[in-house]
Amino acid sequence: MRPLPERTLIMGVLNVTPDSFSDGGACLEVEAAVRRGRELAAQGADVIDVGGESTRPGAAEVPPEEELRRVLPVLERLAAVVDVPLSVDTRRAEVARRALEAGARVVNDVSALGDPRMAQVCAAAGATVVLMHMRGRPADMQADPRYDDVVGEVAGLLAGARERARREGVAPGSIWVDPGIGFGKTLAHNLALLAALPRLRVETGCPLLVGVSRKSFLGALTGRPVAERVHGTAGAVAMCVAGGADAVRVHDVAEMRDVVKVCDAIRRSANRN
Ligand code: PMM
Repeated sequence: MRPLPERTLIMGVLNVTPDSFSDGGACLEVEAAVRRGRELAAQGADVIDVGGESTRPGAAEVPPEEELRRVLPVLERLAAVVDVPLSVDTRRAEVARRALEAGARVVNDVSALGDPRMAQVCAAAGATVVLMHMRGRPADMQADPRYDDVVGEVAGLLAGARERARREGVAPGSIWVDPGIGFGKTLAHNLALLAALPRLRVETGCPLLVGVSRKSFLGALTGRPVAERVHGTAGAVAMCVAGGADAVRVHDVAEMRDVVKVCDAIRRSANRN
């Protein structure tokens, strides 16, 4: 098994969308988005994930031209002013290709190669790709998700996508996987996956990114609205680090930086003594 990471990386979320579930509308203007990106970098983000299409449950698809109009100027501007690598959160190969030209180095694909050209685009650019598990599409994924063995099925799909990415020429070290918390999963499915991160790491053989930030399963557990889920997020992030996550995707970078620092120190100590 791969050794646990010395340090859990933090992916900061920068949504340039009017309708994302937790921060939609705040960064519509390029200037505001660039300012927020600089702030995330200053707070300690290791990578900044720029997204132009909301994938919240029930969200309608955004036309590709609109997605490009939202993300390209932000990526271009941010690439010039921050040192941390930039990621583009997209399911479309053409958007990924243009984003990589504009300065992104990571493609965060929540459809795990749903676009047949995605792996080729990432391979050609030498980009890192995140393959995230989603059951169904954002428009209908929460309708009635069912699994016989959620952990086994998610691991199996991710391992299959990893193989396709490798076959298309993406370097093995450049493939990350993500169980897709909240994407076509009930509360019980989400909790089962979060409790099984060590198994997901072993069965996929890839570095693991996990996104729990402010998500609705935290609302279901605490009864709190999106704006009050930072403590719930901290609890879930701590469990992700304990479970061997290689990276966590979060909105509240400054707060989660501290959580991750503390958890990493404890984890390292367990490895050494
Ligand atoms: N969650 C959202 C969007 N993109 N990408 C990855 N890899 N993992 C996630 O859990 C994930 C994602 C949910 O929407 P948000 O951007 O508003 O948090």
